[in-house]
Amino acid sequence: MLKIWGRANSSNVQKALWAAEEVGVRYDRIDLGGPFGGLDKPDYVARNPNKRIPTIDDDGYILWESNAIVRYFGHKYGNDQLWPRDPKVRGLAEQWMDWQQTTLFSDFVVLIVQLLRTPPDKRDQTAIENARQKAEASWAMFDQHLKANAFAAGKAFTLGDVPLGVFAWRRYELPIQRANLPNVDAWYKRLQARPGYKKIVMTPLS
Ligand SMILES: N[C@@H](CCC(=O)N[C@@H](CS)C(=O)NCC(=O)O)C(=O)O
Repeated sequence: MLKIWGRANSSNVQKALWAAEEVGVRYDRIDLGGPFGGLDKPDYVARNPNKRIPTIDDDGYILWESNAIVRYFGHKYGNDQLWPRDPKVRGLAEQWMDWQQTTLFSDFVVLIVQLLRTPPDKRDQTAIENARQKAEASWAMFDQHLKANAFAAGKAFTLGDVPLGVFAWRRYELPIQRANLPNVDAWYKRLQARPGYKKIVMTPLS
């Protein structure tokens, strides 16, 4: 059976798990990282020399990098709707996936580390506020896109919504001031109706 290594509360692991749920592939998840450690163990490093989670083993095929895993599940197990064949629809899904990794992620790392893993008296309020403002400006940009699109790639949910959806949960759950973004709110509500999102993403942050 497909194996996925990584603690269940990691944002990047959640992308792989949620995508697996969406395409309906069964998997075994093995706890690793955070309090479980194991990233430096030789057998793990042999699979993932980058020493991060998630990593998958699909019948002997090893892959790491969360968004690459989401794409692989789309190609291998997704139907045309979840991983659209139309290059223009797929292009949009890929655009928002890459934007999550290259633009949104760095601000969320600051918010997660500061607000969830740093004692209140040790928090860097300037860094938190800068990251919050930048993240909210990014979400405002996505809100504009959602004015004319129900989902990242257009009318239908695709795996292109997965990386952003994982961080939307964090946007609403972290104790931060949020801008009024009605289209993001409506998209987020649509994600919350998906069983895979409920099961994998809507879980306590840490
Ligand atoms: N670009 C990588 C980043 C992977 C990453 O940084 N994962 C974090 C968890 S979200 C990790 O391995 N942290 C070490 C740990 O949890 O111990 C990806 O998207 O897969």
